[in-house]
Amino acid sequence: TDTAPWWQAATGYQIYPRSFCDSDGDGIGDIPGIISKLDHLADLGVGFVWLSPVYRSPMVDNGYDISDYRDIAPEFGTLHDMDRLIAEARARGIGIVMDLVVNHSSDEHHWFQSARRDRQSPYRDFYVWRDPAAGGGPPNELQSNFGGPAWSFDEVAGQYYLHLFDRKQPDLNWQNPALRREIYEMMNWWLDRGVAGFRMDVIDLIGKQPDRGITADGPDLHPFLREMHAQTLAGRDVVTVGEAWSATPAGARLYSGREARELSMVFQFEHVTQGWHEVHGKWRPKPFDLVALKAVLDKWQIALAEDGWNSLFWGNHDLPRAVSRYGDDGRFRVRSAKLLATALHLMKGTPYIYQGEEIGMTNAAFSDISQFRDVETLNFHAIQTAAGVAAAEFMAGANANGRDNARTPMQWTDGPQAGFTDGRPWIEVNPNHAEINVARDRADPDGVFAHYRALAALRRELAVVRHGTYRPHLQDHPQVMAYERWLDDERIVMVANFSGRPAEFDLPAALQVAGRCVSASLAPRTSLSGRVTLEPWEAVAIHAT
Ligand code: TEU
Repeated sequence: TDTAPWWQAATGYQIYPRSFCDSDGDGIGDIPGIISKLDHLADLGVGFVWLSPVYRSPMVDNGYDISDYRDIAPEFGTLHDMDRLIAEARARGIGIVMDLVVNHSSDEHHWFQSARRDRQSPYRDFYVWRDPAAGGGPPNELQSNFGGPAWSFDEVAGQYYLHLFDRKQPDLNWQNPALRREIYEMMNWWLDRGVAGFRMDVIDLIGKQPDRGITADGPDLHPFLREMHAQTLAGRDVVTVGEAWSATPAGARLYSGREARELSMVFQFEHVTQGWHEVHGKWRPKPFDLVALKAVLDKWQIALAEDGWNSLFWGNHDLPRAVSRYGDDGRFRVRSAKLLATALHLMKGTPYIYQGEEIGMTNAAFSDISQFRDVETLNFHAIQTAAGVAAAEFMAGANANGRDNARTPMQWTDGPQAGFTDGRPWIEVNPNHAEINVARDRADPDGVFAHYRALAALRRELAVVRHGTYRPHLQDHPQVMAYERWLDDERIVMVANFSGRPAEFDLPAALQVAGRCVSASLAPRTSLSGRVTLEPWEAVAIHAT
């Protein structure tokens, strides 16, 4: 385990730059703002930052629509600011991981502009063009992830083009070797600037074969990733994480297995989608079901125990706030936020903290559609209300699961606009910043921040956290999550009550333990045995040697 890669000992932190910290009062977070907060991240103990896109972009999807891969959006800063961020982070032992969005570009990228104007352009084949179907209309029935057809007719081009997301996000054609070469050169350009790796947006889609209706997991996906690795990542000590909504445990080993030579790890989403309605999806979340959630997490822990590597996360910029989705964002907010941290960060894998999670930030509570900014939410609002869904019903779904929940500004202080900006923020600040903010939480030795900091330190300190074998217990218990980790003579036992009621149960003999309390959402305990009663939202982890 001494030779294990650095990112297996690191805790990651995701920054959504638009909402993190605004240095110049235009209401939009920026890179100088991030630099001004690096000490917050260094104190937290994170090893790397996954930075959501900061490239030049018309911002239809807040930067996931890139018009120049080698420049920075003016609202975020300059290339010089980016170099400074990389250096200042590095000086604090923090790597900057760029978001690599190469399944699609912006339609305002010069490649697309040239491609649409000229069939002979060398860039025409960088995108996916098709003639209308025989009777007119789109070439087939493929649907966009943001609703509506995945094909739009371009008047200038005289053909349909593919977009698996918004119509302003045309899909790149990975079948074209010249496109792939451009991407690899661009990746090397960033790696040479000192970035610590990449988070790869919807990477499971690049092997698409749209004429066969294949989007995720196309036959060329893994060959492309192996080629990318050989051309860019090989021989560099970087971390890579692929976003893969389609990933199964067996599939994850293809990406991140010992012999794979593709990625360090993937983000899988089975623990997220198990809570979505079978037909209506994220817009109608199912009630929280701990047994189902544990089944997914346990499956992934066990499947990647010997080969491959897990990423561990509750939330990101596309998902609701962890404490609102899985905890209690009212009476037991602090306690349940700590419980979620303990339960996740003592599993095997690389944990990711989404900005604001380290102080227990909650979902937004918007009452009117005009408060929303997210392209996905606005598109589906139009589609679903036109289809007869009541406005109130859609709003309930968006408030529970919409992407803007995670995108309200970072709450630094109890002052105006939560200390995020001196201007007018691009999206409303959550009014609960009077209560929930970094200054207040950090001043509390029993705050959420201190709890996360201790967990990040524990991961660096204890090999059993990084590499110990995982075994789940009480899998059918509707309130309690329980597992043990062990490595040689060391053990960690973790038990957590995911409910607002006391949980009383007989501790399985295998979980009897006495030792040092390494994490607790309430008063520490140094032993567990016999009949145990956990307080509401109590989590405790004990380390024995
Ligand atoms: O997300 C991929 C993605 O599929 C999500 O948009 C997802 O479909 C949706 O939230 C579930 O309803 C990535 C980025 O994380 C996201 O922010 C981008 O909008 C998307 O890709 C397109 O680049």
